This record gives sequence, structure tokens and C-alpha cells, in this order.
Amino acid sequence: MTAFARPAVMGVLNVTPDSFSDGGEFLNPAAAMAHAQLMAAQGADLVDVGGESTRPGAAPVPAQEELRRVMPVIEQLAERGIPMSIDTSKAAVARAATGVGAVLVNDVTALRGDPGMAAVVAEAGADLCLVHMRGEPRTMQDDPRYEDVVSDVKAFLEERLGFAVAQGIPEQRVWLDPGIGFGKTLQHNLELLRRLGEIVTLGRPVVVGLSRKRFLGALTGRAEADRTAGGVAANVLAFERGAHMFRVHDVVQTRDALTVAAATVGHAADPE
Ligand code: HH2
Repeated sequence: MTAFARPAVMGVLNVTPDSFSDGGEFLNPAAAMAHAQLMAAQGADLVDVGGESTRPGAAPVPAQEELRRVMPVIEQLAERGIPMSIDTSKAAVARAATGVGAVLVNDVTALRGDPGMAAVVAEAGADLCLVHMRGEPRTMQDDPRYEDVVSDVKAFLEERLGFAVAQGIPEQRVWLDPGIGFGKTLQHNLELLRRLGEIVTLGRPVVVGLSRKRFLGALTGRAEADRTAGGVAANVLAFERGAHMFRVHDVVQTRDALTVAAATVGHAADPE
């Protein structure tokens, strides 16, 4: 397990034309690197590089294109010693990125997307983030229903954790993420955050990725770029309920808020 001495901030870097918040901004590797360096300087513990949007309705991207987008950035991050994760559900992309130095594979399909993914993560000795998603990005927001969203997500993550371990990935390397916005209504997202402690009882460190997402817009009436304060509030509440890592676009605000929250609440958010 990659250990962090404080609540960990994962800075979002989407090298895509169509991500919901930063799409098109960082397709150029120089712009992507400048932003990555800025986020690292602002206190990001990891830069999460993604080459395929998973926003609701997004179309899949072929592996060759995803590699073409992310690898120049991954290579430069490695050269500069900036720690990074790779946000992908493709084994070929995870293999290339971990080969250059990505320390964590962030797979929003939780090893259901590519049958070769588990072996790549196991062989690389990388950390793995398993994310709950109902269906696939193209259809996930079509009338999502759960018996009890928290119990359903928890059972899913527990099953996926068991699967990962059975595939040779050490349990100590696995992070769990309830997948805010991935096939969930506003009420589902709020219920998951309210009862995040139930996910924490699975015994693995919890990641939350809620930055600028639609539910914040539904609550505040704000467009993506103006959802920072709403996201910071939700991340602080997630921290208080036991989350360890926070995937955000707004690193400096999140880092400050978590520093104050950690000093106040005083619980060690450091995974083993
Ligand atoms: N959300 C997104 C992408 N990757 N990874 C984890 N672990 N958790 C998340 O909640 C999560 C994620 C979607 O947001 P974003 O990358 O900002 O946009 P897009 O998918 O449009 O590129």
C-alpha cells in the first residue's frame, strides 16, 4: 500500500477532449504537464491521469488512442518524480503506465471491463482502486434503482475485493470507492456520503471522487467550475466519516480544508 502521511489528495488530470469539467483543456501534453506540476505544488499526493471520459453518456475510446493521449504525460511525470495513478479500465493502458511508474490503477469498472486487468495489476505490484458503477457510462444514469444503495454498493465492493484478491492482488493494495455519480441519483449520492462509514467497515481505505459532479450542481445551481465550495464541503464530511483519499480538480482548496478538518477531528486518515 502506498502510504500517505495525511488525508490523500488525488488531483484530476483528464487528457481527453470530452471530460465533463476539464475536457479539452489538457489534450496538449505541455498544458497537461503544467497543470500536473501546479497540482503537485498545491499539495496533490497523486496526479490521476485519464485518457477516456467516464461522464454519463460518454463513448468508449480505443486503447491505441488512450495510450496516445496519456503516455507522453505519464512519461514526463515519471521523469519529474511526480507520483501518479492511471485512470483506466484497459489492461494495455495500465501495463504501459505502471511500466513507467504509475503507482495505482484506478479502474472504474472494478476489474469487470478487461479480463487482462487483474493480472497486469498483480504483476506490476501496483495499488488498485475498485470503483462501484451501475452498468456502464453510456447507460448508467438511466433510472438507477437500488434496494438499499449503501448495502448494495458495499456488497459489490466486498465481492470485487474478494475477486481481486483471488486474482493475486494483495488485499493491502486495494482501495475502495463508492463511485459517486456512477449510476446514482442525487438521493443515492447523498445517502452514500451520509452513510460512508458503512463502506469504511470493509477495512480498506476509501476513495471518494465527487469533485464538481452533477449532484453538486443539482444542490447549488452552479456550473462545473463553480462547484468547488460544494465539493469541499462534501469531501470534509466524507473525511469525517472515514474516507482516506479525495479525487479532486480543486487541489489547493481541498488540501486546506482537509488540513483543518484533520487537525480538528484528529483521526489518523493514514492507511496502514
Ligand atoms: N470519477 C470520474 C473518473 N474517475 N475515479 C474514481 N476512483 N472515483 C470517481 O468518482 C471517478 C473516477 C469522473 O470524473 P472526471 O474524471 O472528472 O470526468 P470524466 O469521466 O468526464 O473524464
